[in-house]
Amino acid sequence: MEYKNFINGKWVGSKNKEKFENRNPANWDELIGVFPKSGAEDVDDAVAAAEEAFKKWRLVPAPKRGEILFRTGELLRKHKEEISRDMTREMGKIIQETRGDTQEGIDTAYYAAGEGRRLFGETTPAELPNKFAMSIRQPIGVCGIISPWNFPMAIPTWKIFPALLCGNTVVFKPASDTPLTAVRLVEILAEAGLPAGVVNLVHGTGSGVGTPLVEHPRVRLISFTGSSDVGKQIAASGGKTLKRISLELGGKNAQIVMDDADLKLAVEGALWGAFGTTGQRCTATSRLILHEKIKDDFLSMFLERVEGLKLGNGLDSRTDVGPLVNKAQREQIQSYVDIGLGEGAKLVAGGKAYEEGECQKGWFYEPTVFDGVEPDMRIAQEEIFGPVLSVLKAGSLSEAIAILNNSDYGLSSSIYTSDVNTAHVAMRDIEAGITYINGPTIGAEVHLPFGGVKDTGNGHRESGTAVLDVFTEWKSIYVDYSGRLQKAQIDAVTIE
Ligand code: UN1
Repeated sequence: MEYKNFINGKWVGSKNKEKFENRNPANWDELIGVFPKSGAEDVDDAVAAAEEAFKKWRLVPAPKRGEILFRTGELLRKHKEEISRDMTREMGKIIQETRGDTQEGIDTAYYAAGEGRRLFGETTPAELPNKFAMSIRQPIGVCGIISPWNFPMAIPTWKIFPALLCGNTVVFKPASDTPLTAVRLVEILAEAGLPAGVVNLVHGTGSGVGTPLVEHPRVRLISFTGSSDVGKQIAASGGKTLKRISLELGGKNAQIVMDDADLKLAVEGALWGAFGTTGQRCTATSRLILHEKIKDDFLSMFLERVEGLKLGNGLDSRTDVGPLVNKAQREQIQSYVDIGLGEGAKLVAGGKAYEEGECQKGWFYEPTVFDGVEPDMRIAQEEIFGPVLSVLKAGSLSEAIAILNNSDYGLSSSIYTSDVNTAHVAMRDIEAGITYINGPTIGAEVHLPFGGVKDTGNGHRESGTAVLDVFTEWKSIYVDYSGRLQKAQIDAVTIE
C-alpha cells in the first residue's frame, strides 16, 4: 500500500520522507495507498536523471522508440481491467468510463508507435543549383509533464508517449488525487523496456513538485492540463526560463439543440455530455442552448432522464454517476449552485450533496440543472467542473451561436440539427477547438488534434500529428554541393 517515486529506473522515497494518503472518493474509509509528498530535491534528482538519459535516448532510432511504445500498448491492454478498476477506486468515475480512459491510453500508444516510422520532415527544392534542402524534427530535451486527475491514464499518455517517441525524456508529476494510475503507467513503461532515466515519476502537490519543475532551468518544456488560473501562472513563471509551455485549460462547452433536431438523440447526448465523469471533464457540457420552439418539450424529456440517473460506487455496473473527486471539489460545486440561485436562475434538478445509503461516505453530488440562465450569469460563464448544467434559450441559429461564443473559453462544442446548411454554418462560426455535429461535447479520438481557442490554451494541440509540434524542434538543413560560395537571395540564377 506504500508507493514510491521512480527516478533513474529505481523506486525511491522522497528525500523529506513526507507522505500523503490517497482515499476512495466513493468511500473515504477505503485507503488506496500512501505516496511520497516530494519536494524540490526530488525534482532535482529526477531532472538530473532525465538529462543524463537524454544523451542516449535521443540517438535511439524513432522506430525503435516506437516499438517500446507498442509494447507499452500491449501491456496496457493486458492489464486494462485491473488498471481501470484501480482508477475507479482512486478517482470515482464509473468502470465503463475508466475502461474507456485506459483504452485511450492504448490507442495513444499504438498511434505513437506507428508515428515512429513517419515523424516526417520535408524535403524541398533549394533556390540555388547543386544545393539540397530539408527540414527534420529534433527532440527538445527534458520535458515536465503535469497532468490532472479526471483522465488519469489518457491525459498522461497524450503527453508522455509523443514526448518519448520524439526522443525527449520526461519528469512526470501526476495529480495528487490519482497517483496510483501514474504508478501503473510507469511500471508498464519500464516493463516494456524503457531505459532508466527516460521517464521519472515524482509524486506530490502542485506547490511542492509542480512549481520547482516549472522553474527548473534545465527543464525545456512543460505540458500542463488543468485550470486556466494555474495555466496562467505556469506560463508566467516558465516564461522566465523561456520554456516551451503547452497548456490545455478550461472549458465552458455548450450543446445547441435546434428545432429540427432529433430530440431523443439530443437528450441522450446532453445527458452523457453533462453528467458523464460526473461533469468533471474539460469537454463536459455545461451549457445547453435550446431553440425556443423545442425548449419546453426537450427539457421535460431531459429532466425525466436526469431523475433516473443512479448515483453510487463506480464499480457497481448499475451506477450511472460516480462521486466527485474530493471534498474541495464538492464545496466548489455547492458554491456555484449557491451563486446560480443568487443570480436568479431556476433550479430544476439536483442542487445538493447526495448522502443516501452507501453514498454517505463519498463525495457525491446530485446531477443539477438550472433553467432560465442568462448568458452573462456567472454559472453560464465560469467553469464549474461538476454535474451542473445551465439551460439557455435562443430564437435562431445566429443567436444560439452568439450565446455559445459568448465565453472566455473555446474547447468543445456541439450542435444537434438535421439541416446540413445549419451544420455547416455552425462548423464555420463556432469558436472552439472541437465541434461535434449530432454528437455530445465529449468523445474526442486520439488521432485528431485536441485543444481549444481563447482561454482554453495557448495555441498548442495534443493528439494527432499536431502534438509532434509540441514535442519537437524544427531544424532546417541546407547541403550545398556546388563547391563554391552561393548566396541565397543575392546570386540570381539566370535561365539561358
Ligand atoms: C478531458 O475532457 O479532460 O473527448 C479529456 C473526451 C475524452 C478526453 C477528455 N476523449 O471527452
